[in-house]
Amino acid sequence: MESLILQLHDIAAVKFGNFKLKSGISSPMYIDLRLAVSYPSLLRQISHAIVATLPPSARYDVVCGVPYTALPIATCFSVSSGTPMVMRRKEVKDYGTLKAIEGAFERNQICLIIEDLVTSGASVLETAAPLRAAGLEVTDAVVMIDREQGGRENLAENGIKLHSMVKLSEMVSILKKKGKVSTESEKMVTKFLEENQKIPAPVMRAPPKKARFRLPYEERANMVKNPTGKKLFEIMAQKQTNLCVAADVATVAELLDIADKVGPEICMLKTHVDILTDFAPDFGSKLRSIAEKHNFLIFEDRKFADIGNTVTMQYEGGIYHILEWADITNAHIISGPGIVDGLKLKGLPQGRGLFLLAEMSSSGSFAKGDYTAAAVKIAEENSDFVIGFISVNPASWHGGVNPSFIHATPGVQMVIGGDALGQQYNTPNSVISDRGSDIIIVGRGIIKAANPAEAARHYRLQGWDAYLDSCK
Ligand code: S5P
Repeated sequence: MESLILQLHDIAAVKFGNFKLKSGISSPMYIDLRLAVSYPSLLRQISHAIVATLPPSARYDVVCGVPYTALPIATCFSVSSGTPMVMRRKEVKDYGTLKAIEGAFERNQICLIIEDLVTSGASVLETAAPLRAAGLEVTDAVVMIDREQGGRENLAENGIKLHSMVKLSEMVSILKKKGKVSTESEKMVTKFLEENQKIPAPVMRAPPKKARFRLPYEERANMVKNPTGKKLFEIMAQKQTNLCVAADVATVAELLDIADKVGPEICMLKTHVDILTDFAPDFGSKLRSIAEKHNFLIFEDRKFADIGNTVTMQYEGGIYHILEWADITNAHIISGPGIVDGLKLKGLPQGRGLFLLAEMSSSGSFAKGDYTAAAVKIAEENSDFVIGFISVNPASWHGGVNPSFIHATPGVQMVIGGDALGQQYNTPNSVISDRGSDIIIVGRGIIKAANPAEAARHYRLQGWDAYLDSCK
């Protein structure tokens, strides 16, 4: 132990002076164990010392290092002890596999957390939360240095027993004994420890709400105030489909043709009326008769974004008369809640519904965090008209999701990927099961297929299976 501490001091991983810690407080001592990666023999000694720190009674199946400093330490521990390792992603990617924990493990296995240094225990708790959410049990954490500032107590309150190789005070006295620290520095550290005995631990974040155990669509139909929202849920349940086709084609004939072909498979057809080169005033009535024939709703993806007064005119007037034929349209909230007031003024008397864009599927989208939360607030305040959201990962939303709102997610294909212009794709199963959405919006995956009706059927079955699975 002494030799290890002296080596850490020699490589300047332990310093004395005046330092600001992650928690915001000033400390007379700073420990930076990241440097250890450059000293393989030291790293090996650390991992051996960690094994020796654990009591023989400690049980664990896998090991996880707190990113990033403890990752190489955990790797070294894993290799030398033969314990499989898992890794926690610090930032869960918006797209792709969406795994917070990488590696092979089974539910209810016990995961030992390895950390370099514990102050309040916050970092260990940040790692314990996703491990537990992934089904692993976390009962013990082993740490090289315990700064004795409440970490042990905070972790115990969260069901984690802390094992430390050395306490900060012990470390300082060893360094003092070996003539590496002045009496003055030692006194400052002692005073600091006395004055900062307990740093409150952050409240542990609840594990993300699981998209599973969702209420069936037919039950949710009864929770919706808006008649179009209610009808959408009813159609989904009746036709056993949560598929919306994005009919992004250039002519009216192509659009009507697609609508008729995929009609039996869908709950909703999404249009971009302004990309039609030959729009004519009878477009709406023609499309509505196909919608009635196959029992689906029409969603004009207009993405209104202006002030309330302007959108009333855009919704009702111009050449498209969207209000006349589209059951549902959507809006950005960039201009504030007035946009919903404006659209509601025209739409609500006709029983129309509105989706708010709370998130977007395109890479680098700014619709996240507070913006998404603001969309939810506006929707809650206008639940007579707003039927739900265009969203990408509602399962990750803080505060969970309100089952009376419908989530529709674009960026869906049979394989994960993207296009050359920033679109990002997830599979029907990941959108419905993992991300907690209700409706998959599929464009090119269906309309560019050799047989769109058959492709629509495949998407419908996948989306529906994922839904059934998430109701279990
Ligand atoms: O964030 C969004 C919101 C929407 S409505 N990302 C999207 O891709 N959309 C729309 O979904 C987009 O305008 C297009 O009509 C459809 C996706 O088409 P695909 O061909 O990429 O499946």
